[in-house]
Formats: sequence, structure tokens, C-alpha cells
Amino acid sequence: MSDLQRTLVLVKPDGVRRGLSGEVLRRIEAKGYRPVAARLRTADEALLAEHYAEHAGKPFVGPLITFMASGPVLALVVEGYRVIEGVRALAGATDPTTAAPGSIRGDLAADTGAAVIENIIHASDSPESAAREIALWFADLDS
Ligand code: IDP
Ligand code: MG
Repeated sequence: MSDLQRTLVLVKPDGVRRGLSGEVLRRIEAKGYRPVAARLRTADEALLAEHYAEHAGKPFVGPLITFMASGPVLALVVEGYRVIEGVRALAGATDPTTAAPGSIRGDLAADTGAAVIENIIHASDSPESAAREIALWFADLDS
């Protein structure tokens, strides 16, 4: 038996700018997962530094934070059985050039030549990350 889980999804600024928020949400809902919270906001750099703490010190973290603060993101908490693994599969590999066709990144994103990979979606990668990230983006959410 698997447990009911929650995961944090962000439609990144490239996705919101390109009008793909609805398409990302459509795919998540069509798969059978349920959004339980949603918020459109432009994140500040302090929040993003915490969100991406695991990448601190890597060469792309500066451009990543600048990109993520460049416009609104659609933050979602999504619920379902094995949803953490499931949304990662829907998202596809980090690099949109090689992400599998059929995945969000494989279908909707391409290399832009920028210093940071712009790939439409963030999704938590483990139960520990999901709990940490949901607390960060939805501090006021009832559990
Ligand atoms: P993930 O989003 O697939 O979990 P991570 O390795 O956690 O990938 O990286 C977080 C984000 O940082 C990626 O989604 C992408 O936007 C960016 N990124 C990751 N690796 C690189 C890189 O080597 N160069 C530029 N940007 C990167
Ligand atoms: Mg990651």
C-alpha cells in the first residue's frame, strides 16, 4: 500500500510568461492528481536561496535565483498516491533538450542558450523535500 502524499509544484517564470500555467495544471489534473493549494507570486531572493539550498555554491545558482525571481511563479500543492514520483515523471528530465517527448519539459521547453536551464516546472524530489518546500511556500497552509 502506498501513502497519500503531497508535493510542491512551481510553474516557473518561463512557463507563466509563455502562458503555460494552465497546460501544466491540466496535465497534473488529467493524470489524476488533485491541487489542494495554489498561489501566484513573485518570489524574493531569500525565499529562493532557501528553496534551492541544496545547490548553494554551484555555478548556476546565481542565474537560477535571478531567473526564478524574474516574474510570477504559480505555486501549487498537489496531492495523490505516489504523487512525488508521479509529478517528477510528468515533468521529465532537467535538460529539456533530452527530456522525453510526452513529458512537460520534453514537450514544452527547449534550450534558450541562457546560463540557467529554463524548464517550465519544479517538482519536489522526495518526501523530505516536499515537506520542507511546502512549509516554505505555504507557511499558512493547514496540514
Ligand atoms: P530538477 O529541477 O530537475 O530537480 P535540479 O538539479 O534540482 O533539477 O536543478 C534545479 C534547477 O536548476 C533545474 O530545474 C534547472 O532550472 C537549473 N539547473 C540545474 N542544473 C543546471 C545546470 O547545469 N546549468 C544551468 N541550470 C541548471
Ligand atoms: Mg531538484
